[in-house]
Amino acid sequence: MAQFEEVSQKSAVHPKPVGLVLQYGTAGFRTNSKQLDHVMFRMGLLATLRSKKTKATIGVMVTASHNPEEDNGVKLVDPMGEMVTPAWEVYATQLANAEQEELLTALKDVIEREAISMAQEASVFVGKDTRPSSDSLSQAVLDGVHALGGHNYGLVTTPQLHYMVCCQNTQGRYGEATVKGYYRKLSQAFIQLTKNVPNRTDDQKALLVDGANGIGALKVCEMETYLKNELQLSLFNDGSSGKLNHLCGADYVKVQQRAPKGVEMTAGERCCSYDGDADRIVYYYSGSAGRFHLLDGDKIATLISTYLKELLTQAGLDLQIAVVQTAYANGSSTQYLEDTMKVIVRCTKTGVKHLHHAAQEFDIGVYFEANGHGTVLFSKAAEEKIQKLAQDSNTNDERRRAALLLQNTVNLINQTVGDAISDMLLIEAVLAIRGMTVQQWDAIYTDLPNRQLKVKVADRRVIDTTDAERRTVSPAGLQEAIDSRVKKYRRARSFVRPSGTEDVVRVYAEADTQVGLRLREFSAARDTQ
Ligand code: NG1
Ligand code: ZN
Repeated sequence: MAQFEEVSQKSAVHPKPVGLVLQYGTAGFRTNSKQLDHVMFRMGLLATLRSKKTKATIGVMVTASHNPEEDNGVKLVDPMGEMVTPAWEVYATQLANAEQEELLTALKDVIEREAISMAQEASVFVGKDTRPSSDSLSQAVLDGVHALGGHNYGLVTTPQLHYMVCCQNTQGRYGEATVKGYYRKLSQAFIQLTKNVPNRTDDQKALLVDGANGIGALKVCEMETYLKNELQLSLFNDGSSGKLNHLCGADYVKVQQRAPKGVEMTAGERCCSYDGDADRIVYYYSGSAGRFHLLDGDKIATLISTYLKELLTQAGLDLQIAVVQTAYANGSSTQYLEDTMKVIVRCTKTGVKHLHHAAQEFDIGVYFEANGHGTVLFSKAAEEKIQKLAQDSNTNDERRRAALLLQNTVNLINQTVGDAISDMLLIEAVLAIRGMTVQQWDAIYTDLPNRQLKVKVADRRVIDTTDAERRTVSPAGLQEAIDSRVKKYRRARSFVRPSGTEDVVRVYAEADTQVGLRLREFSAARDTQ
């Protein structure tokens, strides 16, 4: 068949280094960009097959998110803007690792197993971040997609690509499948939410943004005019000189618990950092004594769920709200959500697809990883109830007002995946509506001191975990050793797990005091980072 001949010819231009083995991990393939050309080409092929199979548009995003500029990666996006289904992750790994002469057989195997009709049309959206390698790597994806209906969006944030895939496959019901459509939808919702807030001062509208020298910086600039001065952004690390994610960005700020390089903040000013592909965000400010205060994904989830719960009460809507976290959630946040807020809290394995999946089980599922990756999901029934009430002219003013706020909140949220720009607008709107300062938000609960480190070991796969990665089952004795340390301290918790995106083991610990964390012991491990 001519199609397969073309695959053969083109794959020779994107040869696989013999013996190289890579795994489709938590966020797709991720490694040094020099090793990825053949993977990109093959993911172009696979995305085309996935599109034929689902008869829908599929997304391919070229990014390595918060990882160093030298790295790159690729992941597939399914029709509703969600991560590709697990069975296809297995195909992705098989295709990527097939030696040159085995590629066609591996490809035909997928076609046969999935009973794909090759006559079916295909449509693939490709997006990339600002890494120097992203240009040629996304070109390799397009070579794989070939002329089967691929659409190249060029530079977009990861969540913008997810959003546009979803819009395309819902015939515009979720919005227009363009970057401008995305700006219009979000900015309109933001303006609607904030327009009736009395006396918003310029200080309240001001926000410092660290763009991590990445794509988020470019895109938030493009969006600014749509916001009509309702938000005044001062942008740092905009990519004009610094290196991507280097000493800046959400991951640096969260893990190092310090301000990024280049951000000039004065006491009490609200600041936020995106990561390299703008699907994560964390907030922070400098306290009166110059102390650094971090507001991470847990604080964001708490702020948003408190706001939503209050609106549901005001609207008199009986909808179940839950917060989904991972083992990295600060113990104080879990306690506050369960004991004070009385919302359901679920813990899942690390990785957004697990949180997303769990959040789908509720009317309203708020999910955030502590690192700032998250969003809110509304069930179809919940959205319909909110809409009905917002349009009901017989209901009283308070209920209607709450329903309208909820409706605009739904429109502001990118429900396909965590989105730094959408989350930022939501947080800004919530703070404005509730008349809260960043300090008041921070004071909702106090984080337990915590540390997160990574340690290189010979083979991280020897560590096997259970209970949403909070306990190890192998190697023997490891969990007992952790338990015996942890029980010496109050409110202490610690766990280790192999990373799904890097060749390291991550170590997390929290306790009621810094001393309880035995920092010296941890510094020894940190030296190996
Ligand atoms: P790994 O490398 O499996 O810990 C990291 C993050 C995840 C998630 C993925 C995907 C931490 C502790 N882990 O996963 O939360 O964001 O990357 O980017 O932050
Ligand atoms: Zn990211």
